Amino acid sequence: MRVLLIKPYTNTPIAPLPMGLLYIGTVLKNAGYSVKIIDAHIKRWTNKKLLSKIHEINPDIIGITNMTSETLYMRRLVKEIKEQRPDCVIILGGPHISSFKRYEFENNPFVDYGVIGEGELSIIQLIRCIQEKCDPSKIKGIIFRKGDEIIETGEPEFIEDLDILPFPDFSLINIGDYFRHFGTTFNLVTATDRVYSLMYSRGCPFGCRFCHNIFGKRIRYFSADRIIEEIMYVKNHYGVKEIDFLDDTINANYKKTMALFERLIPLRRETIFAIPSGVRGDLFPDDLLNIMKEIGFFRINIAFESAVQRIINIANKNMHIEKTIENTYKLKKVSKLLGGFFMFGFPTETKSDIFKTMELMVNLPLHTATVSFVTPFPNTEFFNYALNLYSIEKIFAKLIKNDTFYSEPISLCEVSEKELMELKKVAIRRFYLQPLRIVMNIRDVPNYVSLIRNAFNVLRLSIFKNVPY
Ligand code: B12
Ligand code: SF4
Repeated sequence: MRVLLIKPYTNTPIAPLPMGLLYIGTVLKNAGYSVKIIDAHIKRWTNKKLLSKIHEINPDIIGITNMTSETLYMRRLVKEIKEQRPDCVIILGGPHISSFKRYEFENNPFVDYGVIGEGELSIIQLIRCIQEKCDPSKIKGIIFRKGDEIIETGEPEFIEDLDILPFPDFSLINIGDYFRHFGTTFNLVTATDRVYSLMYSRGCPFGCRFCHNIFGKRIRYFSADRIIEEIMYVKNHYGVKEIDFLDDTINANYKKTMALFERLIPLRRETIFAIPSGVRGDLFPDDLLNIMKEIGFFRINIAFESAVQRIINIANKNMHIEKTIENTYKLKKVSKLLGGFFMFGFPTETKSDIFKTMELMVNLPLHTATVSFVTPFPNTEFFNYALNLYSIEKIFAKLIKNDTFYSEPISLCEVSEKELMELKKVAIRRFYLQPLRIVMNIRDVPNYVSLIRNAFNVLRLSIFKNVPY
């Protein structure tokens, strides 16, 4: 069986390592399948070029990954593939199908199977089942069609001990392509062009009402040994200099975080560490901060979301904002650059609440601030809330619009969509145009070219212009 895994071309400046496809490709390759990965996004391949490659490779199965904001690209691609190769089985995996599930199947007749959430265990069983033409309804974590029916088999089987996963097989991609795409990892600003992203854990124990559930609500870990081994491997084989941790909440479990961070101290001289995916600001006991100070991080992003405790509670984030603010000043001594994540548009949030968040944002000693609108993805509690306010068609039309950073909100709050967009612009302007902030960034950012290029791209996409489709 020939399996081709694809990340479709999208018109966004961000091109991170396709970690999901790498894990899926590696387990399939290790199980004896012939596997290829094409990242049409990093290669800037149009569908025409991609289709001619597909013709050459002649796969039996094509697996595709996409985020919801990239759905229009994915849908156009699967339609074109099916028109040319009706016998080719198409499997969708990744964040979009994991949140949309049957909604995607109802709107996309060209997809045969979906793999929900963590995919390594389900994909092996699914491909074996396709090969042996058996009934897939016993495989957990998939969705498929049986005649006119759409069958969902529930949650996937989560991998308890992540160490059973093999190292990603980098021979499936050209890792150099990603290094050349300098600075466009998760991290807006990187210190070098040799950045590798990894996750120490999968899943998050917290229950924020706006958040996905890709890796489940029980947090599972790789061992610290395995993470160190992976870091050494990419350093020795690919000259990686910088590690971005992409965990949902790397500091969710004090003991586990300490166990890893203690092991990072000996590597600190020749490796740069960053946590761009966001930490919980209220979970930093002093001994953890002391170890982090010894490591000396390059960049840490703190997830504040809102300055108003009532709003944080409505989001069920269960975070203490005062403690988070207090720790921000302590984290200043731990990380060269600090960033903050903020969200506008929570249910019941008023203009005055948003101004309080804005006030906090501009007064914190942060280098960067990211403002996102609360977005009601299916299978989150806020999606059910949104259904009380809007038709499902309106919600979906906005969610799948090809708009990288959701620059047009779906308002769930007391402020109109237009006003939310205005408030975001005001916040970003007030934050970035502060003379002190400019001085701080000029002083601390080691790489202006990457900062200016990426900041421009992200601001353009998040505020000023939607990406044309
Ligand atoms: C890194 C990251 C980013 C990076 C890179 C994104 C990118 N384009 O790749 C940046 C910072 C750019 C980013 C931006 C955004 N992100 Co983001 N991001 C993440 C994060 C933290 C980690 C992703 C990752 O690398 N995972 C590691 C790999 C191993 O996991 P994986 O890709 O999910 O793959 C596994 C499974 O999904 C599955 N799988 C994946 N692909 C396939 C394919 C096949 C065939 C199969 C069988 C299985 C399969 O198997 C894999 C192994 O188990 C996730 C949160 C999370 N925990 O997943 C959010 C997440 C993916 N992001 C999300 C969102 C909403 C965004 C933004 C829209 C935020 C915003 N409002 O601006 C933007 C969109 C930008 C864009 N269009 O690229 C949502 C996606 C929801 C959705 N339904 O699409 C997530 C889930 C977080 C959330 N809170 O909801 N993000
Ligand atoms: S803490 Fe972060 S990852 Fe965890 S549920 Fe909340 S938003 Fe999601």
